[in-house]
Amino acid sequence: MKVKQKTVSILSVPFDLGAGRKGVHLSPNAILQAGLEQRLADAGVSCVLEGEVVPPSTGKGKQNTADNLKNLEEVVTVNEKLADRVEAVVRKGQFPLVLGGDHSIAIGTLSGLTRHYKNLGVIWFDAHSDLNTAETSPSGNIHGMSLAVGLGMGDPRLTKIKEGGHPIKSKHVVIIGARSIDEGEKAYINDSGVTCFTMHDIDQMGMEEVIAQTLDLLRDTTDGIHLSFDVDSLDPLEAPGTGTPVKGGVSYREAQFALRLLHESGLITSAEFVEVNPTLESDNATAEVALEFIASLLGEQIL
Ligand code: B3U
Ligand code: MN
Ligand code: MN
Repeated sequence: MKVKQKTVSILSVPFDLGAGRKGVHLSPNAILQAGLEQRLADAGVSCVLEGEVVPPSTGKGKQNTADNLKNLEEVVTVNEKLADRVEAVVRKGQFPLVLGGDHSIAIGTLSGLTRHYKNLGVIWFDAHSDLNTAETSPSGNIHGMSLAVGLGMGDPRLTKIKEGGHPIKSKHVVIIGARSIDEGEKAYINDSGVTCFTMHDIDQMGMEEVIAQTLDLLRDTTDGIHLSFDVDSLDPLEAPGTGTPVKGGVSYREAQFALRLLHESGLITSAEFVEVNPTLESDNATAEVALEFIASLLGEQIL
């Protein structure tokens, strides 16, 4: 079914305690204030604002817990709530569009989705692979662990959010744009069935071929495909407002092309856009880039 035919339900998750730097909680409002609703309306997409998913106020979070999982309690709480909200949106037959927040919120999104989809495919645009566990993480920041949790790895307090859901299968995961992968993550990628198109692969193959191979891998083996888009997949020259920029990323045009191709496939059933940090730039440039990409994914045409 074409994405365009479904009502898009926008869930804001103003959460930054999964990241090392503060400020990414301001992203959902920045994207909305950049004009998201109007832009989608102009593109003929019907959308509803589902409001915010926030944890109860628990203070600033406990930094550096002994087991290398910073702010674990807050991350668990917000993701439990998000999982329920995403599940409800899917059950209504609507398209969940989650606005993060840091990338730890993918834990809740994926939990909610896998309560419905039995064979969920995941396309993970990111400079990083987010496949750390507490044992391998160099930082203890849970936003670097969320894809691992989705695959069923890591601390049970994180993986058990999947109550009623189940781990994603590694053969259904495709990472695109990676260029900063930690040692433990490399070992996992090489041993598992996860597909990873690094920046080098994009250089060699071109984005069109990367997306074609991604969809070939997922088309017949999955019953839904989630796009998890970390804006740090982009080159920091074009999207500077993000907490862990890594040079040499996906260009604005390459990403636009990818999102247009994903739209045309008609296969994407949910999406999230994460890691825009408006405090790291004076204009709203990166939130505006995220808005452009959301519009392209949901079917906006140039002409
Ligand atoms: N791999 C590093 C850095 C990182 C991961 N995700 C982001 N940064 N955004 C880590 O801390 O896990
Ligand atoms: Mn990420
Ligand atoms: Mn990243």
